[in-house]
Amino acid sequence: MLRIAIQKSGRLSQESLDLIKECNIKVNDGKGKLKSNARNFPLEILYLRDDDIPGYVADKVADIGIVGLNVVLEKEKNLLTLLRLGFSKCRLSLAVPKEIDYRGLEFLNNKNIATSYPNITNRFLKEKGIRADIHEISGSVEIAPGIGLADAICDIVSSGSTLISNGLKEVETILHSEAVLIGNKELSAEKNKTLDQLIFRINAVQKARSFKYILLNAPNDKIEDIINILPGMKSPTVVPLAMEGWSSLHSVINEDKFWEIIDSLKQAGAQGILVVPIEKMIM
Ligand code: PRT
Ligand code: ZN
Repeated sequence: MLRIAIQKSGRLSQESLDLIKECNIKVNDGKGKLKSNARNFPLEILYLRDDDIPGYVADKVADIGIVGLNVVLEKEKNLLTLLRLGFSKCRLSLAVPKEIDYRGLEFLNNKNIATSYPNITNRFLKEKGIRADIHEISGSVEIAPGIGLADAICDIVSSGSTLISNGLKEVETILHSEAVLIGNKELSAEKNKTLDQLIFRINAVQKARSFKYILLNAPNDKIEDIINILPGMKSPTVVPLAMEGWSSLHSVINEDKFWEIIDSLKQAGAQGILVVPIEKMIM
């Protein structure tokens, strides 16, 4: 039985649980629960505060966990980062009052910086040769400059609107973060086997999310051109339509690329274009 720790309630909770469910692992939601067992996979789920997850995985209370990379790096535990999961993307940035004429990191020399991420901030400043005083505060970091507690802050930024509404501007990005799967370094052979199965399924789910199945109709004399426009469409399935001289093309493509080339596809004569989600993709 493999034990995974996920956030009980917060920004990571729903997507962590959704990912497990998309791997066809059947679990009950953790509302009000400390743990639950999957019904069709040897997985036990612990619902915890995100800050506790790296420590619990390092201490083997849980074998693996899903948590923000920012929290993993801040806690400095001896862990494996197994996979980037692509959700809860954000950055850890330095910000100063907007009226400051900020010209570079030297501004921070001998200044006070408020943050909930003292370790990451310290490491960054040390690397850059800056000496500043770090004040650790656990919440509402963005109000620190306004009440005279700090000259700058280092905090998580997503849309940037919290900074703006507090009269601050982002001046340096220290880290690009997202949810990651972490693991203990010394799992038994049996647990590692289950973990490999889980990672295999997560990879299949993640690939399927970024690729789409595409179907389109085209006159036979345009098929060659269309195949040349579609990236990675080396050997699409070409099926004749009931209408004489027309075919249907089927293939799998990266969704991002598809939106770049939609106009040229239409110009080349593609009609009735369907883009369909893929549930799992095994390569
Ligand atoms: O209760 P528990 O300790 O489990 O949760 P928590 O309150 O500590 O964490 P939570 O749920 O707020 O965030 C969990 C993780 O989500 C973080 O560790 C990040 O990896 C990630 N994440 C993604 C964010 C944000 N986006 C985010 N916008 N974490 C925090 N914020 C906050 C930020 O602190 C700031 O106050 O949102 C504000 C900035 O947002 P914008 O959009 O205004 O820039
Ligand atoms: Zn937390």
